[in-house]
Amino acid sequence: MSETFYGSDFEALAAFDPDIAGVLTGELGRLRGGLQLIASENFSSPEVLTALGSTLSNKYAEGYPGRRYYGGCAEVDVAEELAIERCKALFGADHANVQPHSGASANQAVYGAFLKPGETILAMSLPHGGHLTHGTKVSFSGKWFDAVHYGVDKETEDVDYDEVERLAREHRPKVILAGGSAIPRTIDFARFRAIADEVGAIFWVDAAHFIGLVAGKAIPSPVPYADVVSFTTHKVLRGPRSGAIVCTEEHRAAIDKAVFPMMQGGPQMHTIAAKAVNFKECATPEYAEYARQVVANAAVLAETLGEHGIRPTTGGTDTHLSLHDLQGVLVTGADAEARCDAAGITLNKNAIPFDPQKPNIASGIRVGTPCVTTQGMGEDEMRRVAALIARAVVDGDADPEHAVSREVRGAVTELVDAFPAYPRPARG
Ligand code: DSN
Repeated sequence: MSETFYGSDFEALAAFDPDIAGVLTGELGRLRGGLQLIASENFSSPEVLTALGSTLSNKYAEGYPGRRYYGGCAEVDVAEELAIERCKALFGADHANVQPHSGASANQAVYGAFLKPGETILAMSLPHGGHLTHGTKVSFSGKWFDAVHYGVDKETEDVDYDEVERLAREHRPKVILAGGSAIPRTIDFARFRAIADEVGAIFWVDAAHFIGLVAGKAIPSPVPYADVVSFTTHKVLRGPRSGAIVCTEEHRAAIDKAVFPMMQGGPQMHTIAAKAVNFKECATPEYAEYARQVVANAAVLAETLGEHGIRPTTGGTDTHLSLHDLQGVLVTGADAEARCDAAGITLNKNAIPFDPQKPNIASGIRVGTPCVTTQGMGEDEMRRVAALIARAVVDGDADPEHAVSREVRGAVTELVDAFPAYPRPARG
């Protein structure tokens, strides 16, 4: 360990607290030992993890750079200023707030900036691919605000823009929100902007899922169209687990006041430093190539699963994720998730649009390519991965000792050994 840096000393932790050290190594072993296909996860770099494991975690720094409520903020000010400038440059945004602790915290701040309790928001419904914080009844967003929801078109299974327009005209929402957690297709931001302008609404994009593809210029950006864009930093973007917001100059003061002091107290300066590192990584040609490959891999994975009878909704994907209907193979989402888990493949059950099953059973699975692409896998490997998923889902069992679980797990081990997550230094 460098003499000038203090932190991330695993040996000291293992000596003091072998229980937690065991969890850390156990989780690393889990990541390395199986296929990680959760669309909202990724493997952040050792550089990002180093910033997270630093003494910046100690610092109280309420306020913003140069305007803090505590002394001793000179060093952390540098980190936050770098994070803000890099974020603005990466997305071509007027303003960035890098203090939200998470996607849900970022979204709370957007509500705080633009809405009073009881006012109306128009957002995508959760069962059709939205997010919990987009006005669902179990979230603050549905309890404190009047949420009206649009869904997907029954034929195309993509966002029903005509319904968005109709509901916007009928309800005159204060805010119109685009984005979700299970939308395989790129979103028509220009259409949303036109609808928002017609009814005088703020246009907000929750880009948590796809912001990394925007950073790598693999798909169109919402930034030129939206008043405000909130996002998480740990999905395709590959940064620390956290959130951020970019907005136009007009909304700078409202967003900053809503993040602090309205919704949050002390910012997590170690995480902000890690976000700065991540935004620097995302500005490189290597990251742009990564983002392009994430999309190419997702397209092949979706298509090949379809060839195995596991139908992609919307007919495929333009992004990092696809959503698959299992009704054709007569397996529920819950059973598919359990069978894959037993075979060393981590993915999640997911409701599909117009799902006849309850959400905790579901008729679908969601798969994403951020992790496997970070491992260096390409289209050939995606065909192999699709075949393994299909074998586990259709013929497998939730028992890890079942013959199919063992067979698929063996093939998964071969694949992840060839494309290791967090390769050991010995491998280069
Ligand atoms: N829980 C997250 C997801 O998996 O999509 C929502 O951002």
